[in-house]
Amino acid sequence: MDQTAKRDAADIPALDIGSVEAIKQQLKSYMVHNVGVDPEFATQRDWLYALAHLVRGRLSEQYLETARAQYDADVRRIYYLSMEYLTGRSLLKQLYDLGLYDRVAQALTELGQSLDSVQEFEYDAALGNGGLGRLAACFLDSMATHRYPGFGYGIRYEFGMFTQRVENGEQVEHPETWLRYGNPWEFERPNVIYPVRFRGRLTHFKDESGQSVTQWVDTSDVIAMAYDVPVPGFESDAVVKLRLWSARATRDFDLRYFNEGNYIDAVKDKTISENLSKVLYPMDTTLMGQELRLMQEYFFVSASLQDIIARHHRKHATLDTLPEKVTVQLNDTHPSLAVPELLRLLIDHYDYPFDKAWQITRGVFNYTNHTLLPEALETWPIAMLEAVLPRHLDLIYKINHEFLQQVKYAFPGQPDVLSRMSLIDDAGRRVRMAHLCVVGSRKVNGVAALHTELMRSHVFADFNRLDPDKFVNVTNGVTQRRWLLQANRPLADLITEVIGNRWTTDLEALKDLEPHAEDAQFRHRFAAIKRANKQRLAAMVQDRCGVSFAPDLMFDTQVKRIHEYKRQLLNVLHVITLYNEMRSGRGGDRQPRAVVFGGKSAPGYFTAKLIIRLINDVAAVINHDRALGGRLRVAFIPNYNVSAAEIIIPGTDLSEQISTAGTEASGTGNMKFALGGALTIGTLDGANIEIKNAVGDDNIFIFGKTAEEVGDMRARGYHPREYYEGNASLREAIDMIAGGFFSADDPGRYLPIRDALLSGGDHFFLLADFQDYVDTQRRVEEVYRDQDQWVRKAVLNVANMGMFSSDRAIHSYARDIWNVEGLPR
Ligand code: 26V
Repeated sequence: MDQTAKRDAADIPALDIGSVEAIKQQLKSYMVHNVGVDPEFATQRDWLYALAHLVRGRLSEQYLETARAQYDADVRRIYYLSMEYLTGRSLLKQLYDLGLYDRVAQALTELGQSLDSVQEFEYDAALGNGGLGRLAACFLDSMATHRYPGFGYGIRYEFGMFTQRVENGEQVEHPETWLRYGNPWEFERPNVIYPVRFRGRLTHFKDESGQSVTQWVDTSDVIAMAYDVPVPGFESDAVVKLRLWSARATRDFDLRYFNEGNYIDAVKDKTISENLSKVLYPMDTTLMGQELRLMQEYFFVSASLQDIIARHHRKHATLDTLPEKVTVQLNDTHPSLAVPELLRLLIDHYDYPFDKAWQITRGVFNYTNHTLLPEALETWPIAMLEAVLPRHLDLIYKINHEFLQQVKYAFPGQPDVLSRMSLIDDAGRRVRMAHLCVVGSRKVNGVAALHTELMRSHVFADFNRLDPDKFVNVTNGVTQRRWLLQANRPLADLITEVIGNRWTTDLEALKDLEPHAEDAQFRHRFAAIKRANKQRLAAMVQDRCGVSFAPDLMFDTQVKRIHEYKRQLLNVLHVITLYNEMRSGRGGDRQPRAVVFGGKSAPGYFTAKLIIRLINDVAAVINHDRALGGRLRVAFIPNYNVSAAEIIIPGTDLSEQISTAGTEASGTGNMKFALGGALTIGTLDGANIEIKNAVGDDNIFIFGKTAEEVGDMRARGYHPREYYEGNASLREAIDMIAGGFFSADDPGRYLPIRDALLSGGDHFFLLADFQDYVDTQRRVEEVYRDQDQWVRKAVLNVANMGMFSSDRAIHSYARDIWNVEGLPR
């Protein structure tokens, strides 16, 4: 854009949304001009779209301002590359951010509508699997709020995370058609397009100066087209852009089918290339060697880097200064092909020699690791890379050669180190993408203190010896704007009334709540809010599961992806134990409780799906057992997503964070629950450890083996059967599952679960932690019965959540990794 055009944009009068009256006028106008519907006959969805378009207009004004300021100041830009963004709904977020919530609510009321019901018509943007995608969404919010020059890149999946239905107790996946009515937040950019090349072959020759040159030719190309979604900050007037790529067939197809007269076949090819951005892969642990997934990863990386370079060139004549002006954060290894792609662009398109190109490349990237599970560490078959991305494979070999020279020099006479650190696996068959990221990055970070420790000592131990300064920790955080202000407005209002509203942009301010834990009046109001939130959750459970929850029950919740390492099954074993004790009168008088589960399983993950079914079967038996007198209730809430979390989390008393120590990189749900005034029962895993340090040992329920103990047991040999034989209640629970007590129609249904525990090695140490878990649940009950004490602890949890804001995380990335400053608020 030239300077005059930019200045002209500034002269466009801003949208008038300064009063309720003006908003009403604007809404009616948008209804006619954008939605094309008579306001007299508009549906709630029509009002949602009119409102969203109005808000988007305001965001566009702010975005143009932000972009202009960043261009003028020639700032160092932060690019966040992520295959996933779990945004959820946006309307309420934007209204809070722009300070429009009250005015818009009033305007809608005066138009005979209700903001509460209108906003329900928005689909969740579910372009992510779980923690990693939600973290990306929180980070964009924090960057915008603190006016960092951030920019997100991702894929505009036509089908996001599947919708989960529970049919006969089983998970059934349904396609998620979130774009059915169009996405009112996005700007389609048919003129922002880049070609992305696949397949083809390499030719080698010498140029006139005798340099060897490699050319990648005969490729099949796909076009990446941009969709821009503005992400506002809270009361910040800055907007971060999220640019999502959609695949389009190239024009070559059109030409070819006219020339060859083979219209139908050409259109078939067109569909094949447009499949690239069709669907989000719904697995977050194992997936090896799916060619379409590899192509997706490269598609979005290549388009993003071409776009980054184009933006750099608008202000700078040379790419020599790229590391100075650009920093790229790789969200896990999914965008790892960015490393060889930038190298390729520099060498093949901008004529840099390898050494200089490699130096620039290494100055640009940083990599965040999000998992230690060996099965989730990405590797790609060499044969597939050779077919799909031959030039990149060629460059990966060159990078590896250079790198191993350096390793040889650093660790002379240690060939085993060489093979451990190589970018290519021992069998020479696959590329280790995490190694590629580490070698190509300036900084590598883990997402919680323990996770970073384990990264340094285990997964990347050799790399850490080579370059210890490369590895840093940035503990995850969550945005208090969505998880407290928006999802728990009554609590947010109470807090603001008592300590002011600084916490909305500086969560450490919550510390001022601490003295109020001793104030009976305050505790009373805090407890009343929790009760109302529990009623809201109970209504959801009634509606979605047909199960009634009385608000006096202790609401005990585990919501997250279903995975063996997260140990939903341990929770189930405890539920069954409680059930047995309540039925028999053994174990005395137990605190009545309502246990909530929610979460999706990867469609092909047999054991996780069986666990979902078990939860539903156990729930059916327990909820129908009249002998219990309603003292125990169990519900599996189908289709857990961001919007469901916004209801479930504030309505929870007890948060279950019970992964095997050393397996959950961080967790972020743990933070959201504590911020909503739930107490945590958890293991010494991920960020639970830091939560414990922040709230104090008396205000959290910790149980189970430590990561070190688990490691020792693995090394020495673990015998789960001994726990089974030595523990009557454990044995009873497992025998009931395996004997068909909960599956009378199919008694053998859960044999695989018993086998995994007893003969399969109980990989995640459920049996070793069972008794401690049950005993700790007892302690939970004792405290819960003393409501005064419980609420005091809950208040102290909220008061000490300061460090778990994504704002703190972003400030720490900015200082330790990106070397950039936000503009003052
Ligand atoms: C991994 C894979 C593996 C290959 C197949 C496709 C695929 C898709 C996604 C993932 C991501 C798994 C990593 C992940 O979500 N980690 C979670 O990251 C959270 C944010 O840092 C953290 O709080 C959780 O503890 C961690 O499990």
